[in-house]
Amino acid sequence: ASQQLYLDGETLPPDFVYGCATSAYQIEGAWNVDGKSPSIWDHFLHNKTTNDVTYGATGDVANDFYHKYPEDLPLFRNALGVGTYDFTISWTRIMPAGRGPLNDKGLQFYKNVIDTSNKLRMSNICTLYHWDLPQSLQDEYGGWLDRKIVDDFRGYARAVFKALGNKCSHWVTMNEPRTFCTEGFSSEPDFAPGVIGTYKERFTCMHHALLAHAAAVDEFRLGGYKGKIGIKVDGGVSLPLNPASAADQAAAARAMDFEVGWDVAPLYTGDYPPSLIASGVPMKFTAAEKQLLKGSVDFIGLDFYTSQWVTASKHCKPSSGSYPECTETYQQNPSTLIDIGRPTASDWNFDAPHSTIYGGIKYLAEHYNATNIMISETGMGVLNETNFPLEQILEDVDRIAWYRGVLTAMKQALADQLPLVGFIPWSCIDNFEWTDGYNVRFGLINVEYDGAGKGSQKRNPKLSGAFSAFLPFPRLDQRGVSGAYLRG
Ligand code: GBH
Repeated sequence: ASQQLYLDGETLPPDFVYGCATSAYQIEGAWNVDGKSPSIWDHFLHNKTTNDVTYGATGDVANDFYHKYPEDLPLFRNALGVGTYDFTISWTRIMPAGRGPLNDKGLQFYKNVIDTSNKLRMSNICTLYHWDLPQSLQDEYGGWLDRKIVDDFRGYARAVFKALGNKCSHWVTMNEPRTFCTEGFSSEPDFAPGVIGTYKERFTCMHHALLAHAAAVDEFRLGGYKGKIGIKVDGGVSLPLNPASAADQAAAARAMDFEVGWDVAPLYTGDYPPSLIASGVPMKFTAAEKQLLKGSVDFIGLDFYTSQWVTASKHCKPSSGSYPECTETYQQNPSTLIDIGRPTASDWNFDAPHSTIYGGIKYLAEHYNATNIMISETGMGVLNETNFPLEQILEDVDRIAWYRGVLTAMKQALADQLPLVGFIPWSCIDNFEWTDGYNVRFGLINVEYDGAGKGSQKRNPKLSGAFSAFLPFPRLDQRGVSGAYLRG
């Protein structure tokens, strides 16, 4: 029975969240409109001279969602059938100097997005930060590498909550700290701010990101706002290649600590996982910081993409990994990690969600006693060359197979009483896919534009969009909860 595709609508928790997600830089465009200042992604892609990973594309125009939201939001509601629209706020649109006064026009845009969503009977999951730090704070003190970011993030969060705090059913402080800290400060960074770093920079960034998260949650709780607050972390599961080998089991457990536990453990225990501490993390939390971190989520979002087999290895590549030493601890050595599943258009994303997503939910629930677990992103990208026929692009059966696997895993998790509270496909609509520019598309709705983000901008729902509309999730109008968090 657990292999059946369809979740039984009647056995789902009544307040189960079904939505779709986007992020500001990836869809809004209007990068310098109405008082918005440049973010590190604007700056990074405008000034990039080498390593042209985005094929010259930027988010300058992207989906022009800044102007097109009045036509896009009804599509999300009516073509995809979602009950929640999950979006992120651009810090530099709402607070152009990084701190200080809010920009009325930027604020008004997000109020319009929320009001339009609510009129369509969609609630909102609102995220403070999806990687687009004000460039001014990067220039002033190096952004995430300086402790000052914690206070600036707190101030930004306080101002946003004051303006919009009761309008969102869920708040997310930040998207995937581990991603922006490891990719932005890697040995060959192709994510903003594009600062070449070692594990020291990556750890420093993570340390400040975690403290900034805790500070924002503190502000939210001090303000007594109505919704729930949490964070989104990226992570699949790491499984021992040879389950009978104690060395592989230990290597897989360390991999879980260094990948998922690095940001998740502090939220539940107040500190890094013991294996990280033993390996010599360069920064430590004070007692007061631990107290602020511990319990700093009402819900946890798992952005689920790829999982790995792990086998113990003595090989070491310290410069490419995030890890302080090689001999005793887990290292991010390619020879020890084997991605599970079929390759997809993204070189890091492998298609096997049904076999591993259940394990991710179970791990959070059992290892950290996590409650209120949300699959806050999952999906697959498909190659979208400009000369591909549209009919072929719209008939995205591989993506439907991916989501079918996710549904099977979720059904099993719910049957086993695991605390799964929501499911958010990534993404509502095609968008700027970071290093892959516009060549790899994750949307349930297609956008006709070329590799530089230009074109007719016509929106066309894909077959996966119709699949989404038929999923048996409770929708906002069926739950009859139009009140509470929607009028603030
Ligand atoms: C999500 O991250 C992001 O939240 C979302 O913005 C994005 O559009 C979506 O994935 C699809 O990519 O460039 O080879 O160095 C998922 C986790 C971690 C996957 C970083 C890509 C970089 C690989 N991501 N990783 S690479």
